[in-house]
Amino acid sequence: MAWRVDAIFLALAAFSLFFTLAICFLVIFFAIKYRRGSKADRTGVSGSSALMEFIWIFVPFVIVLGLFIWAAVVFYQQYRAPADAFEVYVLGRQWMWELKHPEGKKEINELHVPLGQPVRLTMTSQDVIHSFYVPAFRIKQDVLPGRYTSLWFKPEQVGRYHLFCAEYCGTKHSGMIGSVVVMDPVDYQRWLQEGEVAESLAASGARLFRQLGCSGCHSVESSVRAPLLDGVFGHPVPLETGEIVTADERYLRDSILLPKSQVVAGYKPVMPTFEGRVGEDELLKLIAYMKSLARNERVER
Ligand code: HEC
Ligand SMILES: [Cu+2]
Repeated sequence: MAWRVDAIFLALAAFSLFFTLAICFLVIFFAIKYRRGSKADRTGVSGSSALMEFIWIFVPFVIVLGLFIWAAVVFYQQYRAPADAFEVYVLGRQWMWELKHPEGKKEINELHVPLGQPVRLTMTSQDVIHSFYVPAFRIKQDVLPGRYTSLWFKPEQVGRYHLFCAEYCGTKHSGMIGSVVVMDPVDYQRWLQEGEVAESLAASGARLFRQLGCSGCHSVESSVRAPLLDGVFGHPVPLETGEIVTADERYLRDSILLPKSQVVAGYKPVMPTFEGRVGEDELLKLIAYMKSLARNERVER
């Protein structure tokens, strides 16, 4: 993506430079030509020309619309992760970045990724607004409390790149820095195996799902009638209001914290809120678990 962002930046800079120089030149040229006492012709143009007007409306229109379309296409690419991207969860907090790999490995202020593999970041904050910024990749996105935002990138060169928080977030904001380390896939696999073997996020989530009593309602054996969560993520869900929404991370999050806000069609709003009982960390695990169920067939209950 980097060169595409650069190309737009340079094109805009070139346009600005061209018009700045052209206008400067004309200001100076006319100031000299029409200086007091010069013999320049001062009669002026009479009447108007439809052709002239058409040109000065149409040409800038095409230029500006062209710039808009160009930038919109790049913007679209930058915010649509490819389907095969692997997912890393990012939790921002005063004043550090906590990054979690799907395999369960957790990092602070460092993100190790394999070369050539698209990475999608699902990000949230535990306290105030932060901003995830990797200048070398030309990516930056606010990280908000109570919301998920995402970013993606595809590392194309091995190396270590700066990671900044780009939103003033308190006293030690300037210390909220780290790096993204792009590794050869073989080295990455070795790195993943280093240290204690962690439980995968989805497996931690499955454990929480039982501990918090979710499975008491959301399982085939339960006496409460609640939807089974197989095949829910990424699919449309009909709501009691007649609306149909897509079950994304945000939907799952709201289902847990604000269950009354979006009630699934055909079910009673009996799910209790888990607001205050589960932290961001646990939410990410539960969501990773529910996402892992997305591969299963949807079962009606
Ligand atoms: C008292 C029973 C009960 C418990 C406990 C419970 N739920 Fe629910 N849940 C329901 C019911 C009933 C619905 C459907 C009505 C609604 O949307 O509120 C539901 C809906 C959902 C949905 C939306 C499902 C869909 O098909 O779109 C998700 C996701 C969900 N619950 C997750 C959880 C998680 C995670 C937990 C544990 C932290 C949990 N639930 C605990 C009863 C329960
Ligand atoms: Cu910050």
